[in-house]
Amino acid sequence: PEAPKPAPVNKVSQYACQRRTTTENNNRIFTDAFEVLAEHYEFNDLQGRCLAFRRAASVLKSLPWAVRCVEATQDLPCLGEHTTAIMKEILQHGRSFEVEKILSDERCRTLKLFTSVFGVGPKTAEKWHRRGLRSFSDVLAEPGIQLNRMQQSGFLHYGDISRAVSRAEARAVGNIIDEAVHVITPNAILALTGGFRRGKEFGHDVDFIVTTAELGKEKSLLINIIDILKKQGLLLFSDYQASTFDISKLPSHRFEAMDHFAKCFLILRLEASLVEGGLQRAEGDSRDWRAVRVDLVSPPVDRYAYTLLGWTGSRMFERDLRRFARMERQMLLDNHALYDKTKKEFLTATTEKDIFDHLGLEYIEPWQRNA
Ligand code: TTP
Ligand code: MN
Ligand code: MN
Ligand code: MN
Repeated sequence: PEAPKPAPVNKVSQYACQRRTTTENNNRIFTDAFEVLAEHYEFNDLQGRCLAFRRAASVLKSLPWAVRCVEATQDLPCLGEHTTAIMKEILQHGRSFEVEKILSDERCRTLKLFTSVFGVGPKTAEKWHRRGLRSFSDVLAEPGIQLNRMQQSGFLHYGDISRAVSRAEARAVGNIIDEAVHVITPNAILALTGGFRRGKEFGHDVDFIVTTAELGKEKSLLINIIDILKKQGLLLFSDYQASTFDISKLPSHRFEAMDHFAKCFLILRLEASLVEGGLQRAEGDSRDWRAVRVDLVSPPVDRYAYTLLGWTGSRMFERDLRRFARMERQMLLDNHALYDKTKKEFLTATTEKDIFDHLGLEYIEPWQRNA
């Protein structure tokens, strides 16, 4: 009889929160293709298939080596028949015909174009497509289409906000917010989060957590910041959502639930003179400013660690943290709290490390969370 195989060393976990994933991606040719397929399934409302391709991409992103033959991937989790077939195609022909078919698909291209506008989600995009609209000028010329405020700003600043935000621009935005919060309170706490905290060089927006060391004082913070930005003439758009946070509620069972803290989605006017090395601009654009998308969230200070962990992302990392908590630890995690279902109690945390400890997970640095 055959001897039992020894357990493979360094087996790659099926959970993104047990993998270290930097911004260096050795398998971009595959993960770009998987993302096209994932989006295609998302547009066609096939969430299971969409997730399968996102999971497969996430596993490949974590590898410190480039896949050169499909046999090398046989011990990896989350890779199925379909993903392997796509990898084979790419290894053999340098491209995937299935992916190319989707990229040339009219409906898919139009939905992607429409959802690239701030404020336009898959449902609206689908509705416009069904009315026969195919371009921005079609949409803007169509009688009877009511754009909401967010979508109006989305079209108005389309060129700027579809252009990547650089790290230098993110820093300049950070200085503006920092100045504003310190006008309001000397006890302000401000932290850069989202993709820039994970070490990305470019982002689609800049994300911050703002709160104050005095519990309760955070309630009026965002409103006051918005007011100051408006008076400075820096506010091009703002959508403020007041807190609906309820401390007695259990963490959400859903893997991708939005949080209940006060938050705002902004478009700010950023002056070139404030940005080291200048603005990211289209060729021939000589304006001395650009529009930048900024998100602010304002939790009570005792929820700071949960918010920081939740808003640092990536989305796949967050999704798997919650899935790991539920499936492996009988715990419920979201951006507000961690609840132990066995002990029937909430677990407190002042740092992200505390939360990893509660979950019995090795600490993963922010720059290793690019799952
Ligand atoms: P994003 O800003 O959408 O993404 P990102 O910063 O990772 O990437 P990009 O460079 O393209 O901006 O979201 C950042 C994190 O914030 C993400 O993990 C999800 C989380 N988030 C919430 O938890 N609740 C919310 O209401 C929103 C808007 C985001
Ligand atoms: Mn399609
Ligand atoms: Mn972001
Ligand atoms: Mn954001």
